[in-house]
Order: sequence, then C-alpha cells, then structure tokens
Amino acid sequence: MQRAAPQTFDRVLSSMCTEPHPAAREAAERFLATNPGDPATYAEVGELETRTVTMLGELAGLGSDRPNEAEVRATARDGPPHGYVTSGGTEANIQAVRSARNRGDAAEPNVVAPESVHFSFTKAAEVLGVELRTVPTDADHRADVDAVAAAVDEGTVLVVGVAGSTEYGRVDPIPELAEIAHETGAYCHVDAAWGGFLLPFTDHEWHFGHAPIDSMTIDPHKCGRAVIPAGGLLFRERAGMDALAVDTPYLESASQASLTGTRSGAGVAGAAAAMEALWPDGYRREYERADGLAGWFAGELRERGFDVADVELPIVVVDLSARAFDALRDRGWRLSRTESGLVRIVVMPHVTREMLREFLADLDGTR
Ligand code: 0PR
Repeated sequence: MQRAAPQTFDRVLSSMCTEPHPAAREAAERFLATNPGDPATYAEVGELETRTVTMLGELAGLGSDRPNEAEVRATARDGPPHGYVTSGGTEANIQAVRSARNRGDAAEPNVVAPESVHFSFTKAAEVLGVELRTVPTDADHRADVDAVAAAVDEGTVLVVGVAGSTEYGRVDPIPELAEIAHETGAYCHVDAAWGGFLLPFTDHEWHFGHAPIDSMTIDPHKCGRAVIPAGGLLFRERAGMDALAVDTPYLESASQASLTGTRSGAGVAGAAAAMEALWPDGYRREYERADGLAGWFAGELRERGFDVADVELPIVVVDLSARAFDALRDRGWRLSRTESGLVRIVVMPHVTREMLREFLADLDGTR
C-alpha cells in the first residue's frame, strides 16, 4: 500500500497554520506518549506546560519588565500567569465564555462580540447555553464601540474583542472594550488566536499590559510555529482558571480545568520548543518579513487594478472575480473567501515572495 503523505505548503494561501519550526517537530515526537491532562503522572510535560504558559504570558503583557498597576496587583495576589495549552483557539474561546459565565451570576447570560468574531463563539454559545449578541463592525471591519456599548446589559458576562480578526486581520479597540465590559460588570476577553505572535512587534494596544482585560486566546499552532494541536488560554487572575476546575476524584491532582481530558503532550512540547527557539527575535523577524511581503503583494494587486483592503496584519483581502478564483483553484492554489466573497490571502511563514510572484503570474494568465 502506498504511504500517505500530507499536502505541501507551496500553494497554500488560505491557512492560519504553517510549517512547524524544526525544534517543535523534534520535541513533539519525543513527547508523543505523554498526557498533560494528568500532570501528577506525566510530570515532565506538566512542567513544560507551565513554561509555555509563562512564555505566553510574557508575549501577552503579563510579567513584563514594566508591569502596570493591575499586573502588579494580580501577580502579588496570584503568582505566575494562569492558563493552559488548549487543543486550539476554539477550546480557548469556549473556556473563556464558560469561565465568565461561571463567575457571573446572570440568570440569562449573554456575550457581546463584534460580528467579526470567529465562529467558535457560536459553538461556545450553543454548548454553554448563553446568548451570543454580535454587533456590527465599523467601515474598517473593527468592533464599533458604540454598538458594543448599546448591546451590553445586566445579563452580559463577557465582552469579546478580536486582536487579529480571521477575515481582515483587524485589531479591535481593546482598551475601550475593556472599559465597557467592566462598567457593566462583565469580563473582557481578547481573541488573539492568530494575531498574538505578530502583535508584540506592532504598536497596537491589545494585551494585559495595555488594558485591564481578563482573559486571552493566543495560539502557538498558528503564528507561533508549534505543531498542531496547541492553542493557548490565559487569565489575568487565578479565579479565571478556578471557575473551570472540576474535581477529579481518582487522579492524584485534585482538579482539572481543561475542557478535554487526555491532551496532546506533543502539542505542549512543540509549543514550548518553538517559543524557546523564536521568542522574541525569531518572531520579530518573521513579523517584519510577513508585513513587508503583504504590503508588496497588496501593491502588486493594486497596480493591476484590483480592489485591495488596507493591510493591518499580514492578511491581504482582494476582490477577484469568481472566474479568476476558480481558475486559480484549478491551478492548485488553496484560497479562501470572506463571508462577502472577497479572497483572503494569509501571509504565513511558509508564504514566500517567490510563491506570490507565481501566484501573480497565474492571476495575470486568467485575464
Ligand atoms: N480565533 C480566531 C481569531 C481564529 O482565526 C481562529 C481560527 C480561531 C479562534 C479558532 O482556532 P482553532 O481553529 O485553532 O480552533 N481561524 C482559522 C479559521 O477558522 C483557522 C484555520 C486554520 C482555518 C487553518 C484554515 C486553516 O487551514 O479560518
């Protein structure tokens, strides 16, 4: 029988995952038969998870060199960053909603989010029995602060902002959203599943050090170059994790906060290895490369007369005809579309200038 092989990455422009760092591959293989869900038995991978969460906290403004007042208070009270390595952004977002619901006391809880939020929040709402209120974004696809303020009420347990949206790579006004959340007695969650490994090198205000947010999704298996599965969930306070913990009578550890039970040690080890290899300089270099490449590519498309959205983080959104889209798909390009039918090209680490030149040549050939 023929040995199955995965796709190559040389025509993949649609994915938020990428070729893992070699150190991540190697570490993942070493830890294939470990279960971070049972850290009393699998202590080594448990320690790796703590290190990973600490590093994620560093990226996300917890434990920075110059902590703000809220950070100092949180650290004094609770110790190191709180969170865990999830199976992905979906689990992290579900758990953020669950934690807020459990900590709040609303009889009919709701979550308020811009319409640009990832569909994992739809799953969260369905699974947890909370109402998801999505509100329109502004003309530039960012959360509209006034619309969010108008949608919250006494039942709101969580306000969500996106830092690096799935379709347009937009960063919502996080400090303003945190303020609205806290004024109404809700928590504030930032979904930086994709953007979290790019944003440290920009001047956006998106993390725990910039605003009094309560939780964050930040995924090593996207721009962090870890192996799949490795998502990240962080809380500012220990209470965020405590609200997720259930008793585990027959395990040596007394409780478990993760949604899944047995978990991927390979994912945890891969995330730790990738971050140790790349944080911060490797990630900075990749951000600068991708940012430059996305800007160049958008310029090339505009020169050809295409309508291209402003590029904020390295996702290029362009209006291509259905005919061009199909022709490019037929030539092997893996492309995806926004809800409104525009083509989105995600400039991930495997996407090179050479690839994009070939893409442009193929696009020219369709006209
Ligand atoms: N939050 C944001 C902002 C996301 O973009 C995504 C995934 C998630 C949460 C959920 O993360 P998980 O997929 O890890 O649970 N965004 C991409 C999407 O759904 C994921 C993706 C990845 C799609 C690779 C395609 C692909 O090849 O579009």
